[in-house]
Amino acid sequence: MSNKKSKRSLDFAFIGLGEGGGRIAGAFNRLKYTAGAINTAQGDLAGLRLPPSAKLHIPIGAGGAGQDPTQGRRAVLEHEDRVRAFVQALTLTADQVMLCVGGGGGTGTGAVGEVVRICRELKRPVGVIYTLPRTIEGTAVKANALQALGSLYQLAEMGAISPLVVVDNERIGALFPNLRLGQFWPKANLHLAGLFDAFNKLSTQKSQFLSALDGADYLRLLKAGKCAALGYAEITDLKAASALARALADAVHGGLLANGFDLGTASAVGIAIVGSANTLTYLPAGYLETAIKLVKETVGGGYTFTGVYADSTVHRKLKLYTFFAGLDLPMARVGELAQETQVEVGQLQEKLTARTAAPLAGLLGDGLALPTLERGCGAGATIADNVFAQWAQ
Ligand SMILES: Nc1nc2c(ncn2[C@@H]2O[C@H](COP(=O)(O)OP(=O)(O)OP(=O)(O)O)[C@@H](O)[C@H]2O)c(=O)[nH]1
Ligand SMILES: [Mg+2]
Repeated sequence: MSNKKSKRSLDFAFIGLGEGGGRIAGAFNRLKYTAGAINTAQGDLAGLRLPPSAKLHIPIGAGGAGQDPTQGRRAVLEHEDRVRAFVQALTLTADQVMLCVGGGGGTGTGAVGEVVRICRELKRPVGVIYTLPRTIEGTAVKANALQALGSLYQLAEMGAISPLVVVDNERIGALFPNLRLGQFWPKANLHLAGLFDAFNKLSTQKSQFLSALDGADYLRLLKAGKCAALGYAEITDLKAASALARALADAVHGGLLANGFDLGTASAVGIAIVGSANTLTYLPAGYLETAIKLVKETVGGGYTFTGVYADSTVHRKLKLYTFFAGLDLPMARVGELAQETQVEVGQLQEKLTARTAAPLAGLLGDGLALPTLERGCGAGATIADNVFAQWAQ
């Protein structure tokens, strides 16, 4: 289980499904994790910096799933033997598989349920990193993403996947407002990979300060089920007791990579605080206690794992990492997205009824046609429909 070479608690294999998922898996590969990508579109795979043996093309139709999850799912079913062999080979030595999916497209969103099933048949523990779309994205993307989130949450509640790490691209957009377009996804994906990696690395380290979050604690966070959310903040004002607490509050609320969670539903939370040995030596113990108390109050009952670690590369600041686990769905954000989707569906419907359908259908093409919104993602669509229906009236 221990990965001595890279000093990490667990040996993960990341498998990206679809374009965004492939890029996220690619970011983990840059951190020296085993990673691979599966896609219906050859062009997306070609753009990834992964060895050819870590890419699997599952062609369907005219060269992609065209934002239709039923196509993504079909592609896996049609190439199931190749997908199984690919996943098996890539995950031979892994303690845990993480599937990475940009939610809302056709390939990743449609494929994920079937690839989870294949991982489980291969007896691989499996979790999912799943992104929610931005407000500016299309109606079909949002509706697909919500439906698939509902299905994944159902799997997470049953304990079939853990963790289900939810990442909100709207929040990521707010974290990197000034990046040039070409830099946006690479930076965002590396940031996400770095936060996920932090707990895996830190949990192998001893702490001479206060306490350490160890490998067993880390495993408990990963196995807590339901949803997980990662957060990060830095504190540069080390003089005031309240500054650390405030920075932690930042990591808890503003610094989370996801939005709309009720953090009171978390069943476990990990907090890792990293600074130079010098900074930590002179930090009054009361500062830390105030900060940790704040997180405990936010979470209410549940496991709290705290680790304080010295790192000689961190100067004149503290880095704060949080990992909330066992969370309910981020209903506030789900509600927002569902509402936006409903308004847009209404507008589209008006357009469709205001004009004669025939020329319009030609203009829209299959991929954007309204029925796409009603297509589920295969197994588990009931809960998905419920989640969606709850907000969609
Ligand atoms: N965090 C993150 N999100 C991404 C990235 N690329 C795309 N996304 C998100 O993922 C969603 C789905 O897009 P894709 O990943 O291209 O979809 P796909 O699975 O390839 O599906 P099709 O293109 O329809 O076959 C987008 O709407 C974005 O919100 C990325 O590099 N990082
Ligand atoms: Mg794509």
